[in-house]
Amino acid sequence: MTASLNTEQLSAIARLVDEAQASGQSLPLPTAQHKNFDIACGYAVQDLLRERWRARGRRLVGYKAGLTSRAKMAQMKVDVPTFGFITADMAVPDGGICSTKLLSRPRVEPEIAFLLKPDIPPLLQTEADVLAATAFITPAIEIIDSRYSDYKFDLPSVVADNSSSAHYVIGGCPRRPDQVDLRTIGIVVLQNGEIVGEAASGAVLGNPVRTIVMLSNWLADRGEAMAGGSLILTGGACEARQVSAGDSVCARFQGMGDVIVRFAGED
Ligand code: OOG
Ligand code: MG
Repeated sequence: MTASLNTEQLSAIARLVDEAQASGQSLPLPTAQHKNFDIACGYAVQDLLRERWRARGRRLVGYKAGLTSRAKMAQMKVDVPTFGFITADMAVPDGGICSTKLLSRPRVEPEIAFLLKPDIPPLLQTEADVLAATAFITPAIEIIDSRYSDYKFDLPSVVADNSSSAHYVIGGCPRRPDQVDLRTIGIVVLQNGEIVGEAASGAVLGNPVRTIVMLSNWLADRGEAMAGGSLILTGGACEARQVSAGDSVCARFQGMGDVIVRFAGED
């Protein structure tokens, strides 16, 4: 698929997204600015964004999938999964503090994450291929943030914003793939001690492993191979929750421990 805007227009949008992500400023939707801004344009902007990050020394460590559960699709009114990239400096340690200073409208969502082995085949075509290529499955919280006002967007615009990436926390007790039933892990989210979200891991495409098959095929279609050793966030299992400075969030994964993050207004 080729993008319908020219390279100059796409680069200008990538610069604006990059600046908004770094400063916590809001952006108009690219689809409101350019009537031809389609999904191919969204991914073209994402690629240019990735190049800008790389040029600044940000290290890519994996991928994120978004809108892979019905709850998330219904919440965001977008019914197609999206992909994006994650970097080492987006990580917040388990039990650590996430600064809200440069975030516009942060939300949290519980996710099952996969850590792949260093040497993997170029294409993971089946669920069995993915499981054989997986070193660990680990509980995670993704902290997402939209650069668009009122957290409202359409598919091409959220893709251009790298699927609302901001931070992630990996924690709890990682397991080998043969130690868990990936369809039935119970997940409870607590915000300041109150239950605010519940899901089973199967809420993500019936089994979050399917996210990785989809991602691998998507990469192959664009002539890229999934990088060995990647960390992959498979998508929020329930509705994302808005958070603000002072909040404490715990995502409890059945048999896999807790992931905890606190939010503060300062670094
Ligand atoms: C889009 C990003 C979605 C997920 O896990 O569904 C995402 C959004 O909701 O802002 O990361
Ligand atoms: Mg997510």
